[in-house]
Amino acid sequence: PPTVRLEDYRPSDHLIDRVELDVRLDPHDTRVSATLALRPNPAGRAHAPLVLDGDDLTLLGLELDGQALAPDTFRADASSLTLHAGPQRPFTLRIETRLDPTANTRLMGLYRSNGVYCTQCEADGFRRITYFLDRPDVLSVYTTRIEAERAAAPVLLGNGNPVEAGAVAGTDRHYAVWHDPLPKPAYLFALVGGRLDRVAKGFTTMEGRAVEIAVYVEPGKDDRAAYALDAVERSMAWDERAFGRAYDLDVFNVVAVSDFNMGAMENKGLNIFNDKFVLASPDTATDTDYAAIEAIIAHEYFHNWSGNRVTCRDWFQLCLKEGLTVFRDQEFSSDMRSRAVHRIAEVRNLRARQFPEDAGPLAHPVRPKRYAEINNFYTATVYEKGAEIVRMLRTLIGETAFRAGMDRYFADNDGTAATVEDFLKAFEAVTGRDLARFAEWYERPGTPRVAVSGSYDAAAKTYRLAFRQTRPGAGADAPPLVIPIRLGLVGTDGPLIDAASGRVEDGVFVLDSAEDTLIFENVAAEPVPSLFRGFSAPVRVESALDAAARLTLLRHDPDSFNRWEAAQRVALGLMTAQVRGDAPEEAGADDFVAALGVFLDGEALRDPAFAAQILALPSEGDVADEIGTEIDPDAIASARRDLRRRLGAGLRARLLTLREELAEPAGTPFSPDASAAGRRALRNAALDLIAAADAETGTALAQAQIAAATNMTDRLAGLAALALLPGEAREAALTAFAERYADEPLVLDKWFAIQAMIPEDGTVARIRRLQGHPAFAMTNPNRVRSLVGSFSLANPTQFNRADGAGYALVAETVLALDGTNPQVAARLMTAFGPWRRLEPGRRAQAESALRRIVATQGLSRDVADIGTRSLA
Ligand code: BAL
Ligand code: ZN
Repeated sequence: PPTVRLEDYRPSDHLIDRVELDVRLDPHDTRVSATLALRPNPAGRAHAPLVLDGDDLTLLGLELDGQALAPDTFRADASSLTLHAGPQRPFTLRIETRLDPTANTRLMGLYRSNGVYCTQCEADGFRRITYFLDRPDVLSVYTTRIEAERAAAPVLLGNGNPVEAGAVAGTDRHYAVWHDPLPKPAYLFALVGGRLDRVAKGFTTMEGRAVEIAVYVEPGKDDRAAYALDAVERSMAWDERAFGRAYDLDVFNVVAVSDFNMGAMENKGLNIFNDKFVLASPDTATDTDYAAIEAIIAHEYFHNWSGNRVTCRDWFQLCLKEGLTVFRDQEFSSDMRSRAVHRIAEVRNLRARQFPEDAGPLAHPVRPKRYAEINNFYTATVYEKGAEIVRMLRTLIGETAFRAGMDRYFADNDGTAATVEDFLKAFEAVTGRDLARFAEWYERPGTPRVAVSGSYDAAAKTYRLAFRQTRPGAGADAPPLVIPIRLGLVGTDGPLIDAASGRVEDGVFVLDSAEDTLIFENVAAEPVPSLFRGFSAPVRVESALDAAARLTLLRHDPDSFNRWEAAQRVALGLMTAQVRGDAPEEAGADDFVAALGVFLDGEALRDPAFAAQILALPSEGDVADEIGTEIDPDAIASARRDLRRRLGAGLRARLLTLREELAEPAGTPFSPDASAAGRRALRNAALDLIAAADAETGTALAQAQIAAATNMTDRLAGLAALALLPGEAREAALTAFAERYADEPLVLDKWFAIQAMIPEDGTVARIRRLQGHPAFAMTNPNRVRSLVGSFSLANPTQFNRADGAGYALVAETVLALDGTNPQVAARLMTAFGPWRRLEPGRRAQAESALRRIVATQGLSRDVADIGTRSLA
């Protein structure tokens, strides 16, 4: 496929000021009439032909300024419409196309989800609706008339504000007209038509605008929409408070649909959501679901400014809206919940998804330089590492300057399509600093490493910290990155060491050369350095701290994140030592158990959510990432199982007591808030460890928990604990769960996922059976991700089976899906990313599965692109 390159960007030769759409919805024969007010772009080439994008379109009619066009003046096929000589003046083009929304299984453009008409246009879905300049730097004002059979689609929604609605005389059809006054790129277009229930509430913005917020869901599910509605309201209020950003239309609509490729989409005034991230009730949603709904509702709402009011010049700038908006939703969630616990969750996610991506064949800069298929760049690197860059910027310049820079960015770029350079320019303007070197973070793939070594001079009472940064694959002449390191010194027996170094400002040292040394004066005793507090930069830290020093940090560091990090590093050290066959660290494990015991005694009840994080060991993926090469997933799983067993046995009495102490008194009403969720999290972390050490007790506790559960978090945690304990109790619990939730697709997704993650030989066969389950459908992305995605991403021993049966299952699914939904197929295939880091036997099996996919005739561009890059 042709490669698009950042350096080839040039402005569009034409602009479209206004778009009038008339969409007559029909299951198989939808008619779209698009009237486009075009003009030559003064910044483009004069006399250039007009080339409109299309994808799978059927052209029915074409008029220029009201006149049908002569056949020799244009060329139209399914993927483009060219006017050989576009007029050198403003002109109007009317284009009529025919669509079959029911046949649209790619879920891009206009399609039907469970009978509901809906759209997805980012990145390039609008061209599947009409021919258009489908690029984010062409901004237009849209008026949309939507018409449908009233009984099939009583609700008709568009972007912007409602203008008029009524019956189509003499028919059973009706229409609605929507007008969006703010110019936007085509990727933010949306419409919805269907039978939907609605919940709503009013909100008055700080500018005094009365806004009606509404959430639309499939009929009968309105009792599960309250949390999402509340989250919209909290998001609106927070963006005013935290960033001074007010909402700008009279209505804000959220629609939940069941077939959706992504999590959700920020269409102007009409956010369309995967229903997994809207619907919640205590009986169907876990605490994790509630947190995800809150975060994604906020994310899409925040795009109204970071993405919609200021959009992207081209898709290379995707991080400009995504990294920034992830940062904003992370800040929102931190304010709504526990900041420390949320930071831990963010870093777990970054390490689980972005670090491996950055270390494998699909690595790319946060701002990529080229792509063959943009849908494959909605990645953890663009989103999560992109957010880390914004966070580092704030750390470097401080909160006040950061807020001023954000205000400046919005003011200077409102209504335009901007670049990463425009973003940084705003911060340069308010701080007077040159951020050119900081901008390197956007340009280079790979996770940097920072090696740190400390030395104490007792006689001089000085402590030196030497830093050295390296980047994978970077040549000797590569410029060093600007790395903010939040740090401090901790005394071995507790009290803080208040030692100064002139180069640490507000707790932050900036490493901006390849090597540097910090010297602290007047240090009375040898300290333990606490480095990268709050994970102040997305790097791998190499430091020679021993387990005892790390356990000092677990006990005494005032930085909660680093207390957690210390426990994680000790656990990682124990597990990697076992995998590598290094000297067994019996004593080390005992010390770890003892330190966790002390921690639990002192703090478990004070901050259960944090304690749950301390107890949750690094994942098998984290251990694999730490080991880096010649990975044997079975050895890693076995080391992790052993350590969990040890903790479960060593802490058993405490964990059992904690479970009692944390139990909610009978009759306590369910609350999804962070404090109630934290208590459940710790209770369930305790269950997991107890069961790891003692299957019998674990089984009994899990069964009792399921029987008594008043919410999905506890029920599912019971089931997850049982899922790791082979036997009749597990199978009976799985069957009962499926019966109880037979009519709840989103809950059955959890059931699919739990089974897909069972780390046993029978799992591949189980998944093949479940692919024939009546609730499973290859056409629904949530079902595929739950069953096959969970397997490939969260079941390392079985996906990486030595006989290749796991790879074969995923490869078959990728190929089966590619014809109908290439975007989801390609995403599934990224699970093969780390294949080169495996031990030789598995490496060969994974490579041959990849080669089988790539050798298949007629692959989509999406899957071909992932395949080619994975093997490069
Ligand atoms: N823009 C795609 C979905 C999201 O990141 O919000
Ligand atoms: Zn986004």
